[in-house]
Amino acid sequence: MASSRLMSYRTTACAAKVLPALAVVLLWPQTLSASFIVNGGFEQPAIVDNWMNVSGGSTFITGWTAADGGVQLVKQGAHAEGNQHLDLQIYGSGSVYQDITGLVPGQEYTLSFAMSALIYQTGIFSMDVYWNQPTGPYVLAGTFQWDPDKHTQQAYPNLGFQWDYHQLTLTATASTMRLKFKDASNLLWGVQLDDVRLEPVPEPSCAVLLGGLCVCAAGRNAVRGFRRRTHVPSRE
Ligand SMILES: [Ca+2]
Repeated sequence: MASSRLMSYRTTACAAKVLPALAVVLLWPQTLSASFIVNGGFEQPAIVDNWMNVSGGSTFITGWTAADGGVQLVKQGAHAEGNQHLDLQIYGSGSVYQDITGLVPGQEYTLSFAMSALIYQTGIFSMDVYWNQPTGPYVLAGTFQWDPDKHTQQAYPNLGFQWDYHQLTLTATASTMRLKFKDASNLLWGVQLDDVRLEPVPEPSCAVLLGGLCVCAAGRNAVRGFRRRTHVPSRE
């Protein structure tokens, strides 16, 4: 009977120590899956017309600030996500940026986005991605291209945009970082952007951490058992 009660006590004590940590591990993936980008699909505000010009300096697009030559919200055509996307140009190369809060300095994040263009345009479409602290200076993190010759479907005039997804690993150097997309093509038509996401790189993996918790719990119980069997005085 005493042995049974002792076993029950050990099990309860072990669970009390391991379960809170296990709960953190199980909840962690949900936290990791949340994107830090506000309105990454450019769905807000919903526009009435097929497109809407947004001048440089405007904060009309929820979460974003238009810059340089301005941008255009586009409802017409095929989108990578939702019912709207962004054209990074009006009558000249434009850009858009967002100051992202709640980041952990030193943490790596995976940026993903969809990029397209008008296929009938001669020349290779190009877009620069900047990642730096809001006070600047701007730091170029990557340049991405969309080549019409590598896409077969005619996008214009039906606006059947063909979307390519890209990824980029970024490291936060402050809790708030500025993410900027800029049309670098200098072509007649602009780069199209949609479905922007930023998520933490899961390191260490939940599986490794969970395994580590189990190993730690088992090792602790083994040491206690060895002490009792060999009558080694415990310091606890
Ligand atoms: Ca969208």
